[in-house]
Amino acid sequence: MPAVSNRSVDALVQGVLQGEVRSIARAITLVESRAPERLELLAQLFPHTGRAFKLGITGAPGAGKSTMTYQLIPRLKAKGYRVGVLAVDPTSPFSGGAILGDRIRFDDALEGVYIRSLASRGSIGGLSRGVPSAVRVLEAAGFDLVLIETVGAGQLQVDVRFVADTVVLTLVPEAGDVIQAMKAGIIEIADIYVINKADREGATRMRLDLRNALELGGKPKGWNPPITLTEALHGKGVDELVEFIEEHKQYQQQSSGWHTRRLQQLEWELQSLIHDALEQQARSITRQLFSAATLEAVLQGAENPFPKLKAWMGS
Ligand SMILES: Nc1nc2c(ncn2[C@@H]2O[C@H](COP(=O)(O)OP(=O)(O)OP(=O)(O)O)[C@@H](O)[C@H]2O)c(=O)[nH]1
Ligand SMILES: [Mg+2]
Repeated sequence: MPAVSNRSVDALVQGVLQGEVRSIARAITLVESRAPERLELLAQLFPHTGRAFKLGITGAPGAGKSTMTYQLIPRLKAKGYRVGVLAVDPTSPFSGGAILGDRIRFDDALEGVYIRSLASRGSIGGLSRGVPSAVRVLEAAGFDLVLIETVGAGQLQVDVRFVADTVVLTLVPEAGDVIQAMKAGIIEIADIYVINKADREGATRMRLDLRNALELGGKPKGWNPPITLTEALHGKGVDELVEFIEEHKQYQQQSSGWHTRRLQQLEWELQSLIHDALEQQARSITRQLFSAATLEAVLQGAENPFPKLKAWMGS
């Protein structure tokens, strides 16, 4: 991304606030980059952010997340939401002939919906650090529901909690899936469990296994995560899923859960920006301390790097 002047940041902010697609696209590219202007942009957008409902759809590659997203969009629109979609590092395109693109789409189902894919480059937990910033851009542009599709496997899915208000975990009825999920510690992360591809064998059995697994530690005091069967490909069960999503949103807003979660999200967002900056600094300090010639000498055993490091850390 070429350098952005403060004046062009101002123009970008105006464009985003007016919901201009090209400005939204450029702003997301900017916040995904490490350009210092991204912070100026975020600073100016901040007063217009924080109001969207963030819905996370996570699950193993190929579980049907994009197909589900495509089915959810018209239903969420019918509920009155303005929907933006961030797909983190998608490995397969959306179904229904819609390819992820940096634009508002104009077929009926997706009209007015902004869909953007984000690279998971520089990610922790398979989640692009740019996600919270991209969410802010969409919020400032007037989107009040941001759907975040993240590919996750095992522990890596956990981070989605730090960006989403409601996490939907998409599983598929394949032997061993529940056990694997339990081992990987993802059982606790979801607010709603979806067993997709219920047209395949084993979905009902899986629901039972999952329910048993979830209740091993006793019934939860608060929200009891529902497990729902869907066939995203045929749009089956999606209406029920939308109801569960709305229910969870309302439940949280009426309990202290919303506040706690939003605080966690905020801390994670700021921490990941700081982490990013420190990582950059680490690279340049390493180069300062250890030139190519020094590295060569260390490799040859002619120089010991640790006294130097010790001195630097002690300083
Ligand atoms: N049989 C069956 N296939 C489905 C269903 N839902 C989705 N699929 C198929 O599963 C495949 C993967 O679907 P996607 O929606 O791309 O899955 P995804 O989770 O977004 O995949 P990644 O983004 O690559 O992780 C596609 O071929 C879909 O048509 C379903 O309910 N039943
Ligand atoms: Mg996908």
